Formats: sequence, structure tokens, C-alpha cells
Amino acid sequence: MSDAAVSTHGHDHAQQGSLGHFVRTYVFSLDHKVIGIQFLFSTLLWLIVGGLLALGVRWQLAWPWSNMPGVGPTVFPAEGGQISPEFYTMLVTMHASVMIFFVIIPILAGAFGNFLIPLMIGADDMAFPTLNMLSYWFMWPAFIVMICSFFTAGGAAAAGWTGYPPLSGHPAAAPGSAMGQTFWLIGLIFVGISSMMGSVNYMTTIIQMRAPGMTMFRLPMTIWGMFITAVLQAFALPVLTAALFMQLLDRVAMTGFFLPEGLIVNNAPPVSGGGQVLLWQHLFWFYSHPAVYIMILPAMGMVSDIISCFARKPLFGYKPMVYSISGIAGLGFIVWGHHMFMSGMNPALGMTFMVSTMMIALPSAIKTFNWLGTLWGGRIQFTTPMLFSLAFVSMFIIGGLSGIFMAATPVDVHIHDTYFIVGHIHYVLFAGTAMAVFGAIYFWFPKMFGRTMNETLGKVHFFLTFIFLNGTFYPMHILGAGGFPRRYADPYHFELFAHMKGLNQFMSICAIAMGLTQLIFFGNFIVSMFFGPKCGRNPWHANSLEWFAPSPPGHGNFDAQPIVYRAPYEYGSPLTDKDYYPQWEPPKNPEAEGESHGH
Ligand code: HEM
Ligand SMILES: [Cu+2]
Repeated sequence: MSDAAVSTHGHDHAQQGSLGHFVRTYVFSLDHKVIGIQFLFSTLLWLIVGGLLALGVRWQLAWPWSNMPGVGPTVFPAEGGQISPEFYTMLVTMHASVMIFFVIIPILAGAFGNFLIPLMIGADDMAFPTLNMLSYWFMWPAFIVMICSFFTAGGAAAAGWTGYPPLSGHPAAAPGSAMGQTFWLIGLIFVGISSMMGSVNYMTTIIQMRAPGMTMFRLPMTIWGMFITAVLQAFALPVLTAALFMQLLDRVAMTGFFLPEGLIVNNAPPVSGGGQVLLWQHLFWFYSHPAVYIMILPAMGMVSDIISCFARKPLFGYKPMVYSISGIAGLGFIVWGHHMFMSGMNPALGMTFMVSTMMIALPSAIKTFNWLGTLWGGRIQFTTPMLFSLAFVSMFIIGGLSGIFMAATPVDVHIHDTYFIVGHIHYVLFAGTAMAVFGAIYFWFPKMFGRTMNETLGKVHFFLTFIFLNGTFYPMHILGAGGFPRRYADPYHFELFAHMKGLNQFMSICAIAMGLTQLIFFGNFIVSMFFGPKCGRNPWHANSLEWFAPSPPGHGNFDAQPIVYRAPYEYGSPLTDKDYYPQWEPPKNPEAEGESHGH
């Protein structure tokens, strides 16, 4: 590994300015920091794509069958500028698929995992730099294939991000299910391969390459989040990849895994048969329930670090936090049936899944309690990263509580497939994870680029996003409790829902405003990259090892081998006169610190 790092280093001097050098340094780079930043830029770009798709959805729900101003006539000339019902289902499907598989998962693991893991454990790079580079370069073909599907006959995939057969399996079932669904499957298989390469790399790096003194229980929570996520990926992803292949074979090779015998759709001739539609749901959720934790555990880790730093207090209950994350990961494999309560399930089994799902709320509650415990009595600094982290904690509580409603089978009968579920998703994923990601960007931006982002603009970005996100997503619970269905292009068609249009218009206006607010963020990000005030190594006075490296760190990360003397949360320690005591600082009084050496 270090061979590669050294040889790239050599080129720095030998081939200054040559194209080959540029390509090796910034395009096919083996450096985990460059790969992390590549992931960050790409996922932010895909976030814009996913966001625009969402605005399409919101447009239709607020002002159904009306011309989209500006873009409508160009994008949908055939419908005279309106979104068609077929296109609406594509929008819903592709919005969720892009956000989940191309934004949330890769921004956490790909961008922050890559950038932070070696720096926070005191390593000079990942264990397998080439694998790391490949994991990034598998994402672009995946994304291009997904997006190209919009231009195939029939359009993009339209069976929802969950891709249930027979809708997804039968070429005549859903619009776009001719080529679009096949493209979708190929795209996701590529994403799966990418994640798999990342996962083995992260596990190996964290287990094998920690700096001297960095015991497992001295790892920052960010690293624990990334580690457990990598383990989850390794166990769950093969199941999804196999299922994707099987669906692909059903579509292109006439196998019969998921389609029942003699199924006739839209008078099209029957296709392969003899399969089980429910088998897909089991395989899909066996991956995708653990995947919802893949989408939040790294965020929980990063938030823990940010909160401890700006409360200037040690993280409350470090070990219970570690056990909770592990517990969430373990339990995550025995709850997938809660997505299938309404698919036809033996009540005894439904009961089992209900109980296991409710149990998983326990470790989640422990974590929330510990964040509050960390804040309690702290000298809180309301910086932008801290504000976003506090938003994460408070919003995650709403998302977690709505999860408990849904876990109760008698309640889920009524709210399954309504906007209540969509509300839950958005509270855990947008109000939760995305807030944590914004916090993490503001927090680690100085390490990435050696400059800080503008705090005032950061706060404006925070407050507007926070207000508009609640305006957009909170009413989803109200709609859902009233039965408003998800994935319908025109629910107002039913008289029962006609009165809900006003609320939907309010939500869509908030969504548009929230989208515009992000321009502040992107502007701040780009301008600060070049003109932000330069910062030193440790602008937040934090304790973990990444702050020991220069900002931005050069090849090989550290200019001196870091040695770890203590846990990463020694804020307000009586053993030093500063209010923080970094992991790398040799003890001033080794006798007094003898205890913490014992680990
Ligand atoms: C307190 C813990 C949680 C509980 C008890 C819980 C429970 C549930 C239940 C029962 C459902 C299925 C509802 C239905 O379709 O009728 C569900 C759906 C979902 N949950 Fe959670 N959840 C929890 C936390 C999370 C977290 C942390 C995330 C993601 C970060 C998440 C993401 C999702 C998603 C994406 C769906 C919807 C899938 C779909 O049908 O499209 N949940 N949750
Ligand atoms: Cu689930």
C-alpha cells in the first residue's frame, strides 16, 4: 500500500503539470482523501439530481395536471408540458433510488468513510487503495446507466425503489418496465459491487491499521459507526445482489424466480412462471432493513463526535453507545418482516416481527439518552455543525417514534402504503441523516480544504432548512393518518382525499423553498473552498487524530507517527489546563494517567 503512496509522491516532483500526473492525482487517485472528496462532489451532484426529481413529484401533488412553468414544455412536449401518470411513477421511483443508493449511502460510507477512517485511526491510507479507487469508479457507470434509462423506450424504472414483482418483473406491467427496470437492476448491481469493495476495505483498515495505542475502545464513535456499517454491508449486501441478479434473469433469461405461473398482464403473452412474488420481498428487505441502519449508523457516529466537541464534555456512555450500535446491527437482521405485515403473513410471525422491531427501538433510545446526557451541563457552543447535530437528535426522535407506530401491526394495517411511511422515511433520512451530513461537512470542511466555511451563511442555511424541512415533511404524518396513499399521481381523484390538496400545496411550497435554500450552502461551499479563511490543524480544539494532521493533510496524512494516549473525548479533563486533551498529546503526568493506559 505504501508503495503506491510513495510512487505517486515521486511523481509530484518528476512530472509537475503533465496530464498523466493530473490524472493520477485527481482522477484515478489511490489516496483515500482524494477518493473521499471525489465521492463527496459526486454525491452532492447526485443530490441535486435527486432533489429535482423530488420537486417534480411535489409539483404534481400540489398542482396536478398543470403545466410545469419553464421546464414543462421542454421535458414533456408530448403531454403539452404536464407530468403524465406514467412519468410520475418514474419520478417517485428514481427519486428514492437516487437518494438512497447514490446519495445517502455513498456520502456516508464513500465520502466520510474514506476521508475519515485512516485519519481518525492514525493510518497513512486504506488497506487496499486500488480497491478503494475501483469502488468509486463503479459508481459512475451505475449512475449513468440509471439515468440513461429515462431515455429508453418506455422510460425509467417505475416499480418503486423497492422493485416489487410482478410490477417490476413483467415487461408489460409498469411503464418503463421494458428496458428501464433492466437498467435499474444493472445500475444497482454496480452499486452493490462498489459497496462490497468499500466494506471489506473499511473492515480490514479499522482492524489492522490503527496507530499504536489506538485500542478498539479508544476509537471515535464515527469510526465505530463506519465499522459496524461495513459489517452490515458485508452480511446483507450479497443477499440483495443475488436477488437483483435473479430479477435480472427473470427479465432477460426467462427464469422463474419471482413471477407466478400463467400471469397475464395487459393482454401480453405470459412470461416465465412458477416463481414466488413474496420471495423478492423477503430477499429485498433482508438487505434493505439492515440498509436503513447503513444509512444512519455512520451519521450517529459523526453526530456523537460533533456533540461531544461542542458541548466540551466527554461523550456520555461511550461503551453503551458501542453496544447499542452493535445491538442495532444484530437486531436489524431479524426485523425485516415489518415491511411485509400487509403482504399476507401468518399472525404468529407478524407478532414476532412486531416484538423484534419494538426491541430495536431500545438501543436507539439509549443512544438518544446518551446524546442528551452529553449535552447536560455542557458549555455548549452553537456552531453550525452543532446546530445541525442537535437537529439530527431532535428529528431522529420524531422518526423513531413514528417507527414504533408502524411496528404495531394493528396500526400498520391502516397506515401501510400511506404518506405516514413517507413521513417516517423523511424524518429518519432527511431530517436525520442529511442533517448529520450537513453538520459533518461544516465540521470537517477545514480538514478537507484547509479553510473554514462561513459561519453566518451556515446558520442561515441551517435555520431555513430546519423550518422548511418540517414544513415539507411533518404534514406527511397528517396526510398518512388520513389514509392519503403514497405513489399515486392523483389521489384527489378520490373524493375522500380532495380536501388534502391545500396541505399538499403548502408542503410543495416549503419543498421548493428548501431546495432554494440549498443554493446558500452550495455557494458557501464553493466560495469557501477557494477564499474561506485559512485554518490551522485544529480549529475546533477537538481531540481525535485527524486534527493532528495538517489541514489539508498531504500524502501519507501525518508528518509524524501519531501515538494514542487516551480516549477521544477528554474535554474538560482535570489532567490538563486546556479544556481539551488530544489523543496524541503525551501525558504531562504519566502517573496520574496510568489508569487509561491499562486498556
Ligand atoms: C426506532 C426505530 C425504527 C422503527 C421501529 C422502524 C419501523 C419501521 C416500520 C415498521 C416500517 C414499515 C412500515 C410499513 O411499510 O408499513 C418502516 C419503514 C421504513 N423505515 Fe423505519 N423504523 C425505525 C427506524 C428507521 C431508521 C433509523 C431508518 C433509516 C435511517 C428507517 C427507514 C425506513 C424506511 C426507508 C422505511 C420505508 C420503506 C418503504 O416502504 O419504502 N427506519 N420502519
Ligand atoms: Cu425496516
